[in-house]
Amino acid sequence: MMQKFQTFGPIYREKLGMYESVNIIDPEDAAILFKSEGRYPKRLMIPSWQAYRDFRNKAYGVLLKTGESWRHDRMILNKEAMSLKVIDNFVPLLNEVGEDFIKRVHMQIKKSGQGRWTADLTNELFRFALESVCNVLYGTRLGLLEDFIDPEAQRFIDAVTVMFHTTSPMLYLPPSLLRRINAKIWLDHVQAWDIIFMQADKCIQKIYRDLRLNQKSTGEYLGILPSLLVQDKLPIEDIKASVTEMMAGGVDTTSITLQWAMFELARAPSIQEQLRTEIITAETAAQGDLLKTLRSVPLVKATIKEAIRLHPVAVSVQRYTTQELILQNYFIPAKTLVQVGIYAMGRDPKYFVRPEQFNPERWLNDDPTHFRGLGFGFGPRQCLGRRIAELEMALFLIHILKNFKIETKRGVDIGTTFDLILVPDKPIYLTLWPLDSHP
Ligand code: 2DC
Repeated sequence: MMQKFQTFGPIYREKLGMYESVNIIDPEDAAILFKSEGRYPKRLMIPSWQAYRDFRNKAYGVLLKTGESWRHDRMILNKEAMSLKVIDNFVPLLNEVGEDFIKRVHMQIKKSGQGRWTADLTNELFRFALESVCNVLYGTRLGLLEDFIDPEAQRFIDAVTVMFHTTSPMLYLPPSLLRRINAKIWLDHVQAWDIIFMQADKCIQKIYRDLRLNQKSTGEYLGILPSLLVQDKLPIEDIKASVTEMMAGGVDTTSITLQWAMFELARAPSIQEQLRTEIITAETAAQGDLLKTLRSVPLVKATIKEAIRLHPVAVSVQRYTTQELILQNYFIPAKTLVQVGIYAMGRDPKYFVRPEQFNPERWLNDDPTHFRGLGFGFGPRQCLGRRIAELEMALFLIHILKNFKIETKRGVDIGTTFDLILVPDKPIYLTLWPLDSHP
């Protein structure tokens, strides 16, 4: 997309397999697009995700639903996952997982006997991310940061990776055809979703049973699923479908973003120092009130935004136009698939000053930010896991920075590859030093 915007300018039309789309990069065009998206914003559908549910006769969650049914479920789920009223409840749940990750790193450092820990953290962070999202969804710990990991949970993690990996080759081939010829890619995809649904179902059933056993309502916050079950506003099949999506969507997304954030910070020691100062100052002023601390760490939040600018999970955000639109003097008919190339936007000097530079402060100074932070999408169809992800990542960074200095080998440059979501093209090795003993 970067090359094509380079060649054709900020708007071009393209036909890729069965998709015809208009691709845009300019934040002002994105603003026009999103402001006219209407009541039922529609993004590009991933055919194989739909095909799996049809094949196994499973309900769609909000990720795949459209129209009034989508809107109905989404409004209910927003109250449980996005509203200001509820997200404060996530903080203690995510914080304990963050603290346990720190303990685990200290343990690994001790085990190494070298006073530091160097590793590719991919799998460690997958476990951290699954542990985090499950604590918020179910109010239960899986124990993924202990020494002995439930092999079933590891199977879930691996299945999510396989599911993403097998999706991209099927983007341009009709799943019905692949199914007819028993293509390996389709079979692997089905098997991955089967594992995902089975594991999620186990977690969900457990909460369902426990909740019926002790109906005593103490007013204590128990997690998103118990909250949805008690309210009884959505049929159990719809709850299951959306909760499964959130559980699967919460693994690779936040863990890979955190890996990128740590990689960028490893190459910017002075930003690490600035962040530490901000965190300590905020904590001192908040006197142990974590919610208050989180309200006074703008640079931590900007660091996450900046990591997502350079390394978004999704290459684009898409919408089908509901009405005719004119962008850059270019006429776009109704019902056209329009893709905002957010990866390309994040690296274009027209929209970001010195885009190659990792500079969290750009989000806090006078640089324009209008419609430039689209990593979670926009509006009513934006990422439902956004608030969970943001809090999870902020708390993680706060804990890591307070305890460790992050380093990486100089001069290693890491590219990005498309695996449905965007991922590093080679393993990222990071070294963590305990702060008190690092020279
Ligand atoms: C992939 O051309 C490239 O958040 C396509 O947590 C367009 C496209 C459409 C939808 C995007 C997808 C891309 C990337 C992965 C996304 C997905 C919507 C939701 C999904 C961005 C850009 C993701 C990762 C969800 C996945 C939840 C799932 C595991 C149940």
